[in-house]
Amino acid sequence: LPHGGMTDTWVKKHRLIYIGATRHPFILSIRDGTVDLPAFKRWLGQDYIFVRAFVPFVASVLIRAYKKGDESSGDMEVILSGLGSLNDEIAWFKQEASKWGVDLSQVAPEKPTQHYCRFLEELMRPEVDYTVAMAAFWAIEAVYQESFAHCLEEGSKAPPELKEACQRWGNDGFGHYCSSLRNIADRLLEKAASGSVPLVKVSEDVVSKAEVTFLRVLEYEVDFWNMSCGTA
Ligand code: HMH
Repeated sequence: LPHGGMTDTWVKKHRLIYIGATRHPFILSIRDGTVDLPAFKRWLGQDYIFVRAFVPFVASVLIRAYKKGDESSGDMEVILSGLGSLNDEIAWFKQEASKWGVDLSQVAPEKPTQHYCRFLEELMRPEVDYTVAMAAFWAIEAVYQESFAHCLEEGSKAPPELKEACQRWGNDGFGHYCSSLRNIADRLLEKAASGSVPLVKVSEDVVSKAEVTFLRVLEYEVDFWNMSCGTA
């Protein structure tokens, strides 16, 4: 939902790549019911690996929020709720995998998964700014929210056995959570851009680093979908 923040500017400026990540052929195939089941199973196994790596990343964002010491911002509560949903997500992946006969202990990470997980590790380094990490966190969640919400919109022919997956990220509660992440990212970006920090160059650097990070997230997401389709 556009609301005039920095993230909104980025989405408009990089519209084509944003659409590439949120309206990928894999997602469109779920929506129109033509999805190839081996592709869905591949996505399931790889995303389980990704989500396990995403937990420590989100935990690192939580630590940054805590260290900022800005208790009244409410950032910690939002991030903590995200860790709570990841807990449910991991349980869901295990249940879903057994439903589809996927043995998660036998799934090896493919190249796009390895690269995406390595990127998350880079974002956990202490020199990475809270603003940059938060922008990445928002973008990672927003791509899934927008993609799976599209599979639930009017006219969807998504197979009933995949509806639960679509609900997981496409439901209104998850949408609200993504808006909260977006508000935090926009607030931090605005603060960095406003030059409230004496070293203006440094804070401009944070904003441009955050934008580059946003674009990298979109690229990793497209690679991840391509891998799931088997077109990587
Ligand atoms: C690849 N991106 C990928 N997997 C996810 N589960 C999310 C984003 C959102 O949690």
